Amino acid sequence: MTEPIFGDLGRIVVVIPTYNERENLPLIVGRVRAALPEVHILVADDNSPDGTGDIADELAAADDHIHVMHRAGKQGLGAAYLAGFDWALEHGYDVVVEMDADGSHQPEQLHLLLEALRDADLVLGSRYVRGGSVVNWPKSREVLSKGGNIYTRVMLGIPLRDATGGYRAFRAETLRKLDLTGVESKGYCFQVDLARRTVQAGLRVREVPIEFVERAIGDSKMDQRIVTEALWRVTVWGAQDKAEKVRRAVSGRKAHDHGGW
Ligand SMILES: Nc1nc2c(ncn2[C@@H]2O[C@H](COP(=O)(O)OP(=O)(O)O)[C@@H](O)[C@H]2O)c(=O)[nH]1
Ligand SMILES: [Mg+2]
Repeated sequence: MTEPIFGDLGRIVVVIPTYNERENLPLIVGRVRAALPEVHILVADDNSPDGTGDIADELAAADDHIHVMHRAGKQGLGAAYLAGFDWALEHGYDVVVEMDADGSHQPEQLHLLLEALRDADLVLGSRYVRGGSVVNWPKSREVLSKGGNIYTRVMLGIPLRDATGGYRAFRAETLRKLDLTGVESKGYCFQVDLARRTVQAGLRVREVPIEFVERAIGDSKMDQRIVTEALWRVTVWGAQDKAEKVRRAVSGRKAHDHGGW
């Protein structure tokens, strides 16, 4: 056994949500195992019609670092991650990583996230900080992603360049501190939801540059419903945060008015 590079961080698990990633799964799992042999992998499959779950089982049978969670059906990325986080916490992992199955999040860059986690509670792999990039995206997708991030920053006032990305490393402690039972986000706005909760909890969030490579195999699961949910939720959170600020300012002023007497 080689010495773990990130032994100081404890036990690490990479959660990979899958829906119809039959061809991608063996590739991504192989790349994670080669990049960092010490980390474990949990595949969270939503009963993919293409048989991804069976492939995950085969991989797990051959390697004690690979685990599989079979879910009843397609319930969205957010729901798959919440179930994966619960599993990771129950099984005593200290670090929980989010990674797509399609190769967009390069396992060879995972060490950058883990290094940064040494002085952070959550690390975001970021396409939009200096040094970050996106490879092979159509212009329309880039505009949607960049626009979504600007809207998120303005509405929520959180100082993050890439709050919508899904390559992340959490300390288990961070997940324990957030009230995940209150997370209702089903689709990709799950990422914004968790980033916002972590910032609001006063925890340390760091962004490190990554190169995001669009998938070469299979289809994106992004659809109009996912975009609408994100737009709607970010708008509601923004309004709630502003109302809360006003409420605090008013009660602060009242306290001040009464003060000194
Ligand atoms: N378990 C599960 N995984 C999903 C679901 N939707 C997307 N995924 C996975 O989430 C990751 C990102 O999805 P992808 O379609 O590549 O999104 P894009 O990169 O934004 O176009 C991939 O690993 C998908 O298989 C879902 O409803 N359930
Ligand atoms: Mg993708």
